[in-house]
Amino acid sequence: MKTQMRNLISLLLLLLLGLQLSSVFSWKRDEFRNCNQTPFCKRARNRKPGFCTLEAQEVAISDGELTAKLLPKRNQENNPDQDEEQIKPLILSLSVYQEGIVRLKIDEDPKLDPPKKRFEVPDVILPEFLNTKIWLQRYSTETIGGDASPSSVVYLSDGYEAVLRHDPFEVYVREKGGNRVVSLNSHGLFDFEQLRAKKEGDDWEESFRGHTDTRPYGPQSISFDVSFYGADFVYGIPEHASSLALKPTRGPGIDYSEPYRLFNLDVFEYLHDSPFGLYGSIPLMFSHGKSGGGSGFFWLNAAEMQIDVLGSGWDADSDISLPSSQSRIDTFWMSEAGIVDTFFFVGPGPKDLLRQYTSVTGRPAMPQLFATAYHQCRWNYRDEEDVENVDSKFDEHDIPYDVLWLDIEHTDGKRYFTWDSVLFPHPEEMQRKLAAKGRHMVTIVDPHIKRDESFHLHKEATQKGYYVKDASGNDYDGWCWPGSSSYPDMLNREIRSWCSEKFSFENYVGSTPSLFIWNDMNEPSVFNGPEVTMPRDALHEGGVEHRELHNVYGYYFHMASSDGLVKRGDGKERPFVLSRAFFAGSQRHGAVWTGDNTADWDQLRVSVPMILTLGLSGISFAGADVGGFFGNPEPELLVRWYQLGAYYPFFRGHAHQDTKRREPWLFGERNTELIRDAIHMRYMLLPYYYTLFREANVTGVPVVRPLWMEFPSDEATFSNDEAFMVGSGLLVQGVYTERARHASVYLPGKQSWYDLRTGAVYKGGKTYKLDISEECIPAFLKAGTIIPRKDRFRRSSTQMTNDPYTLVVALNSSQEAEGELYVDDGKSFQFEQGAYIHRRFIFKDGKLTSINIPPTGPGKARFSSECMIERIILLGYSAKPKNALIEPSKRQAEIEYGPLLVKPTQGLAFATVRKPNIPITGDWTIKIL
Ligand code: NBV
Repeated sequence: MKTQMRNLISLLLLLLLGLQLSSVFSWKRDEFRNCNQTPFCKRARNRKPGFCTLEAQEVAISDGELTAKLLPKRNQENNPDQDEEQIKPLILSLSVYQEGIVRLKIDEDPKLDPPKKRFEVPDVILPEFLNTKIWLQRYSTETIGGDASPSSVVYLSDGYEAVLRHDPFEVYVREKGGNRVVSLNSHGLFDFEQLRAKKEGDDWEESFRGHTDTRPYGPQSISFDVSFYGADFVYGIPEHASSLALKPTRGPGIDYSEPYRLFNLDVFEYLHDSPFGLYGSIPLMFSHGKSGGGSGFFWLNAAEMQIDVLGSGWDADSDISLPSSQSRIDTFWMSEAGIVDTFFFVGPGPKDLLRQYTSVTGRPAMPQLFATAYHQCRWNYRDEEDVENVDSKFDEHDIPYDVLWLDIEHTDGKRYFTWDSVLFPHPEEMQRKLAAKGRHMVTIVDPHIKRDESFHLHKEATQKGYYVKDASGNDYDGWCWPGSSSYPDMLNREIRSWCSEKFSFENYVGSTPSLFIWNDMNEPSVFNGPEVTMPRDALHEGGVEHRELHNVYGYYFHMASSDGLVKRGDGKERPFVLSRAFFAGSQRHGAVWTGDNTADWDQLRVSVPMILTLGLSGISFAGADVGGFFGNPEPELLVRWYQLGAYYPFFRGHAHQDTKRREPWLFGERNTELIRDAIHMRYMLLPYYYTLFREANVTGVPVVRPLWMEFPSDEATFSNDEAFMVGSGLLVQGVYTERARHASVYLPGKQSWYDLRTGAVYKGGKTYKLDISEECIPAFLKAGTIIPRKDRFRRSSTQMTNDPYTLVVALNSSQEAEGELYVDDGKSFQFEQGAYIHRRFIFKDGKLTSINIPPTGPGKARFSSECMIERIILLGYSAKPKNALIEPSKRQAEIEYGPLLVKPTQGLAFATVRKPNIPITGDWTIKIL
């Protein structure tokens, strides 16, 4: 009996341990390949500096570009590492575009009949950018420094030069005659595996966890080193759950032993600190340093990529010497396929880099106003009654929200574009009820199509031959939510257009104009595929292998969905599509979120560097699931997440279907109040956010930014990723620990900062240990800034359209401040024709002036608004004003002393110009008397 008991207890203990282990190690590392299990990565990483023996020959100008042939050095033709096939020359071309952007391409010579054309990613580079090509007429030949061979030098427009050193071949950009900026192959790690016909005995197949990749074209990888000069840190290459400043992955004292991986994957319960590749990929890196200039490098390549950040001393035993006077960060880029199609950006400032990069891949789309407000999601809102109930509870609890989301369960058996007729029998009526309150709905549309003969989409796609094929040429059949599924070939323009048509009101039965779209699983996710995705030897249009375009598949699906929404509204309305997978240029198609995070403090923390990195890579409209997707957040974590999420550009609460319900009112009155406050804060700041979305749309500079983007010479900001800037005027510091009573906050710059809620003043350039409460997370207005707000609370942003504005004028020590307000109809594309109001507010010499920022484009469309300014709050005004005089109307307005947002902290009262009631259009001045 006793032994039985003991056995039972041990069994229970074992079970418990097992359970615990499975939750600790829930990330299934073994399902995914590491570098050693990825032959091209392993091979590349084993190469030593100086490996590359290519030299540039036949350098010439052709078609306005600098061209050359890359061939192994003549006297080393018998290099044992290279077989005969590799002696075929590679063709190099270097072209120059606006703002000194250099494009370097290296590919096989098409005249030598390679077994097939290598894949070049189409549809990412803007045609407008290509039109800015500067037609090169000449180059000079110089022998630079201690080089043994000559270099060809091309003069770029902006005081920079591009240099092609011939032997060993190297390409770099330098300041005119001076310092290097960014370079490729300075360490001689370049390698390009050329395609060749299979010979007898060649065994190119690869296997991973029971999946065989036939690899009919054999090894075709490319790798090279890239160095960033004057750099203290490098940033970019999303998507990883990791710090903002990238960590060394090779060399002494490394942080990660794996390279950063770029391979779009559906990763279950991802870790919060790892170089592992997640749902999207952007092969773009920026550098930044105290010595001034930053630079950027972008590789347009959609195959699997692995990138090493080389820690100092990684090349201790190399003979290659680079200029030692400049600090430098070396990196190593490896890709499984494709070509070298790279872009060098000279900056020098971080905002210049964003402008330059987004001039190549596109500026972020301007969202509709509603999409910048709060979204409520859950997997799943069960049925129409549930939707109605959640919707009315928001009103009952006085919490504004704009969008209610429906996850996969709303469909008829995971057939997208359909409705479960029992749970959602009246979809149009349901949307109309929401729309009556100015609210919208989003439904999910994933790329997998249920292989069901009676499903019209499947029937059509099969008949038309629209599916991706497997290696033997049959429609690829993978397992996903609906069971057996196939995937439209998104590379094909005709198929994309077919997908887009499915969003029309006629085709998407039950959809109305207030319905928008969510793309999930578009990596693509395939439950039974290798690494939960599509096999690399699957085939797309023109025989392109999936391996060549994997990272751009989701981008195309996002593009087709977004085009579909534009088409359904006859091109009149801006689309809204959220996507999980992304690639360079996704910013043109809509928003992105960071996928399936977990309800814990570490994941709350890492959401900030993840969103900042997306912003640095052009994707400004980004957010993380507020509350954490997996697991049940403690109320405190949920509240802190709302307080932080309220500042994300994309602000959505979401949860897994196995979690407890967590709508804002379910955690007791106090927590409801705290969440309401957080959401209210976002709604108040909507005019400021919308203005910033427009800035991103025009310049590429993201809505939320790392501190160093605003304070580029302040070293203390370079690796700070716990705080961020919203625009140039607002600093937000997250609270990432339980029961925190203090927060350490670094406030950069020489000017002061005002607490956003109390108005308390802090000197810049210092770290403060601040007392914090549960009420809010620290947020500060930069002295010298004016921000627009709307302070009346409504049910949705739409209902705030005609509400008056408050201007908060945060004065600096010279009693000056500046800010902007951008307003348009929040919906249409008319703003592209100039239909908007854009004002600049300047406070100087005791006067606040509003001046017009005229439309830059050719359009003549106009937008007008009756909105007034109902309040102007002056922070840090040195005198005690009595009155305000409005010009040109010569009216007077009263001054009142009142709180900023909360009950005034002792001694803090602010001069508020009451009811100046001046329109946001028109020029005016208010003199403070
Ligand atoms: O569609 C269900 C979920 C969705 O809620 C989530 O946001 C996505 O990231 N989806 C993933 C698939 C299942 C994940 C376990």
